[in-house]
Amino acid sequence: MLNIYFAGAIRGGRDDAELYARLITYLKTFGTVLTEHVGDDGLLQEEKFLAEEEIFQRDMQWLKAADLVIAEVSTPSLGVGYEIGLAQALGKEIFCLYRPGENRRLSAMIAGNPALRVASYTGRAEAEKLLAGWIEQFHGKT
Ligand code: 6IA
Repeated sequence: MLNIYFAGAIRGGRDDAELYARLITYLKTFGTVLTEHVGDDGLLQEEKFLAEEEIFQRDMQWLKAADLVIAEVSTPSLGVGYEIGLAQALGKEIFCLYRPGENRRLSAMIAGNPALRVASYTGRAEAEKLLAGWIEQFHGKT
C-alpha cells in the first residue's frame, strides 16, 4: 500500500482547504494519506490542543514513512516549503501542483528545482488527472 504525504498550507492560509480535502479524498483511492488533517476544516481550532513540538515530530515521522510526497503549492507556506526541501533531502519522490493566479508567482526554489515534478492546473478535475498520471507512471496501477 502506497503511503502518501499530502502537504498544503495551514498557517500560510486556508483559502484552499476545501480543495485539499477533495484531493485527499481522491488520493485515498491510491493508498494511505498520512496527513488527512491538512484538508480538515476544524483544523485551526483543534490545533491548540497539540504542542508545536508534537506537530513537528509527528509530521517528520510521517514524512520519513512516505513513499510519495504531493504538495499543493498555490498558497505560499513556510511549512510546505520546508517539507518539500526535507523530502528532497530524504530522496522522496515529490509532485507539486500549482494553480496560477493573478497576484502570485511560484517561488523559484520550487519552479526552478529540477528534482521536483511541478505542474500547473486550473481546476480540481485537471489536478486529479495529473495525480493519477504521475502515480500510475511511477508506481504502476494500484
Ligand atoms: O506553515 P504552514 O502551517 O502553512 O505549514 C503547513 C504544512 O506543515 C502542512 O503541509 C503540514 O504537513 C504541516 N503542518 C503545519 N501545522 C500542522 C498541524 N497542526 N498538524 C499537522 N501538520 C501541520 C495541527 C493540526 C491538528 C491538531 C489537527
